[in-house]
Amino acid sequence: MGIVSPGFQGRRRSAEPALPPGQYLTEDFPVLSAGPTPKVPLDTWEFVLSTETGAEFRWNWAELTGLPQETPTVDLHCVTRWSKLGTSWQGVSLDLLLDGVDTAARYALVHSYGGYTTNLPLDDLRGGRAWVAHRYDGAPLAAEHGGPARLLVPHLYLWKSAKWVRGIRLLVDDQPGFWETAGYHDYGDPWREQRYQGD
Ligand SMILES: Nc1nc2c(c(=O)[nH]1)N[C@H]1C(S)=C(S)[C@@H](COP(=O)(O)O)O[C@H]1N2
Ligand SMILES: [Mo]
Repeated sequence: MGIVSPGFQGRRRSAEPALPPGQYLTEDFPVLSAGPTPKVPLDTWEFVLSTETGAEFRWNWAELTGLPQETPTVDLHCVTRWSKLGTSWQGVSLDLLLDGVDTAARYALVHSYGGYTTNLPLDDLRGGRAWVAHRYDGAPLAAEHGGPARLLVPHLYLWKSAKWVRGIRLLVDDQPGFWETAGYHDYGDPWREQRYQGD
């Protein structure tokens, strides 16, 4: 222990790498979409959380943006090997959206406008690690990057951060999404380099 305060050297210790294995740094913000960018008007936009019992919790645009907001600064890691560090977002924590939702489910299947899906354990949406994000770098989130709103779950590979997010279904049994069905890893931890099934 030195006499400097723990935060003195920034939030990473020098021994900790900023980049997960097999990743390279990029300054720009690549766009990766499996299909066309859906147009989602704000006056019909909604986000729906449903549970394994069929209970539904809905937020329209005014309701979502009227909730307490967080401004996470996070590193992004795409399975195609680019990483972008220190990105700034604004959105609503999944902890808040899940607060008071009574469920015995352990899995989540995220749905997007346009039909994209991706799955993750429900636990990974908790603990200050996931947001419905609608602003990026001080401006409304661009449509190509998932606007009006996208899931942001940066501790997993970026394919888990569903753009144009429309809802999340809480499930008792794990159900693979779009890329997971195509052979990508079910969990996708960049630090364990879980790119493909079997990694
Ligand atoms: N709805 C939807 N979300 C998506 C995708 C997609 O094709 N459709 N691609 C995923 C993948 S593979 C990546 S790497 C990131 C890319 O986000 P970006 O285009 O903002 O860089 O979005 C993820 N979320
Ligand atoms: Mo990706």
